[in-house]
Amino acid sequence: MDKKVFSGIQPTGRLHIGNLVGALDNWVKMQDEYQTIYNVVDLHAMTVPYDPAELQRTRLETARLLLAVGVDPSRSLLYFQSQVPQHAELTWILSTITGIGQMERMTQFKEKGEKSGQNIGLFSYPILMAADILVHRVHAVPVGDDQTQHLELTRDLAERFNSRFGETFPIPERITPEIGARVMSLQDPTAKMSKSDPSQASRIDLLDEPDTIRKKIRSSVTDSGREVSYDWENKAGISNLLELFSFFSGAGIDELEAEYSESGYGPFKEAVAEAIVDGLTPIRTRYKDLDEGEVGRIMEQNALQARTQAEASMQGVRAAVGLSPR
Ligand code: ATP
Ligand code: LTN
Repeated sequence: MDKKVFSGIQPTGRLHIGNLVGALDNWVKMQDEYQTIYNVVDLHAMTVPYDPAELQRTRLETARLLLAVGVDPSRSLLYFQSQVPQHAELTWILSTITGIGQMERMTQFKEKGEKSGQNIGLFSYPILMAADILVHRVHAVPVGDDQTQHLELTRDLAERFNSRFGETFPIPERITPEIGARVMSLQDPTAKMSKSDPSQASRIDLLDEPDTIRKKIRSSVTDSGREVSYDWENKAGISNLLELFSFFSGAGIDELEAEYSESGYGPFKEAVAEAIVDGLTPIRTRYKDLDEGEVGRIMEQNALQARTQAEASMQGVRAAVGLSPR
């Protein structure tokens, strides 16, 4: 277990099944094979308009949900990004080797920037993400498909740093699931399911009650045909549901297609909803059983340990760039 993994999630709202299928499921699985480090990235959450009291609440809720999903504090280092200041320090150092042109090409900035009023924090968001990953010198990063460009930047910065200042960082690999790396909105199968979509019906939150889940799947947007087939070009809504069905039931897409090809959309959607309800019930139960005070204590203790690890790594970085004797 000498290989390390890092990933983060923003406390910008309730976690949804896109987060689970695209990333969190791998977070949990990778605990068996890697030294795993996970963050609630509260500094990232400040790059869009937010309310301080709300952030305080959501970061704790996010931590509690991660524990409920299966992040195990006896095996993983789980902490709030802001509690380990070495992330911010490395962000500064990396920003001095990042080109402005490269940053201007980041599509997430272009998309979110338009909506939220642009600020420098949002612009340099990907450098903070690179620092999160590199400060721990990890080898792999489990994320959904939408983080591909950010991971490329991270790899690029690691290579640039190594060639300029000497071998320091491993080049981290992106880990995405084969199926479900990009779960689509239930209301618009051409858009990614997202926490910040104003439509509640567009996503299923991990804490949604069974009846809410059934209703959202029933009213999800599909085409006007009736054949259940896996065909992203012509049947994006159905293909999205098939991927979710496969994830939550453990059955292959082919099997499900064969079983439901003639059933019509109604019964198919009902079965999809039941699989999701079954998959989320244990998470909801564990969430309710977790005590907030206990969650807070876990986060504090882990941050302490993470600070020690990050500091050891930063001493090497400072020496490499000329900020302390070698
Ligand atoms: P926001 O809407 O605020 O940008 P988000 O829903 O995209 O939030 P993040 O916190 O940005 O969620 O993402 C956490 C993890 O979940 C990342 O690894 C991301 O790639 C993954 N993820 C987010 N949305 C999806 C999705 N629709 N399908 C698959 N993976 C996803
Ligand atoms: N940008 C990521 C969240 C994130 C992250 C990270 C993911 C911040 N730092 C480090 C992996 C590794 C997102 O999902 N929006």
